[in-house]
Amino acid sequence: MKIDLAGKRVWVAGHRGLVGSALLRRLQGEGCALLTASHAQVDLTRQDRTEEWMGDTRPQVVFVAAATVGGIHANNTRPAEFIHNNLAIANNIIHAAHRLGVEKLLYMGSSCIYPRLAPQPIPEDALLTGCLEPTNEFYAVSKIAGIKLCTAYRRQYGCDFISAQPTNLYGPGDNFDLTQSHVIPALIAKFHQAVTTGADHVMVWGSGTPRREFLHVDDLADALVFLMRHYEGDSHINVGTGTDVTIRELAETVGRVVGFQGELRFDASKPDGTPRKLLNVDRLNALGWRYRVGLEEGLRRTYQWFLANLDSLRG
Ligand code: GFB
Repeated sequence: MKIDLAGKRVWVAGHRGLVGSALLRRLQGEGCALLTASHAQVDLTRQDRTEEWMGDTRPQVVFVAAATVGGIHANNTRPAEFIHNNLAIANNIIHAAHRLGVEKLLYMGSSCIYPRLAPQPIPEDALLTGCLEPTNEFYAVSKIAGIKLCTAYRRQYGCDFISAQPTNLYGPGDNFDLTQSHVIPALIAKFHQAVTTGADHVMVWGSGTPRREFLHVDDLADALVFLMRHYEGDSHINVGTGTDVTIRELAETVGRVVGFQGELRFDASKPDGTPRKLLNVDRLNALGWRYRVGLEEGLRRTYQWFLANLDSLRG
């Protein structure tokens, strides 16, 4: 069943985040009535507040991009917040969506849901076939629960709820705070600082050998809208590019983009995390979607956004 977004009340839950803000950009011009709720309006970790707000606004289509997120350090040091907030958000929104008869809902997981040593590239059916990566297992458990909620509500109640598993994301609107961020915004901020101060080296966490796949968030938003329109099914769908790089290669590319000519030093006291997590995107490609923004081009755009927003990022 193909869903038409035009004329629909479409709620982007988490519209201020990296993914939510990209979804808002992507959905402009689709002819839908966009609904958003700030944290001050509704705390999505509260079932009563979530049901009340959704009951008042009656979304017909929901993108669940609201989540407590962060990089390897934030995941490793705030496990209770990651598991509690994300379980509550998924449970509250998905249950209320069923009760209120939402026509279609898309839930976003994360590539860390897969076993630490999953076969590469990772197919969708690798889910729950092995142990999780310890640095993000609490986040992963909450995201697995969100996916399973969609499947369960589809099976028992016939709800058209689907889920997508994006690979590591980056782009405008990212979090550049070094204690919370993922690797790309962290490296952009560090290299920029080094160029500005004339430092001769930049510290990169871990060994530089882990491999990661990176998707520009505007590509992700496009894929999510595509899946919302064209996909219905029990299984989650991987969203990525199908190619990866080592953290060292990534650091060299970010250095080139930012114009840093000094030395890279690797801080072995920081965790590497999963050795590799490259998604198998055959199913998404077969449905008819492919990414557009290459890594270096995406990094350039993200660095331009960072420079244009330096004042607000400092504030
Ligand atoms: O992006 P990142 O924090 O998350 O780290 P994960 C990726 C790799 O980059 C790790 C290395 O091997 C880091 O050690 N790295 C190098 C750095 N320098 C830095 C730096 O300055 N900052 C950061 N943050 N990393 C996350 C999960 O795992 O992936 C989340 O923790 C989520 O749950 C997300 O799933 C997509 O890729 O390791």
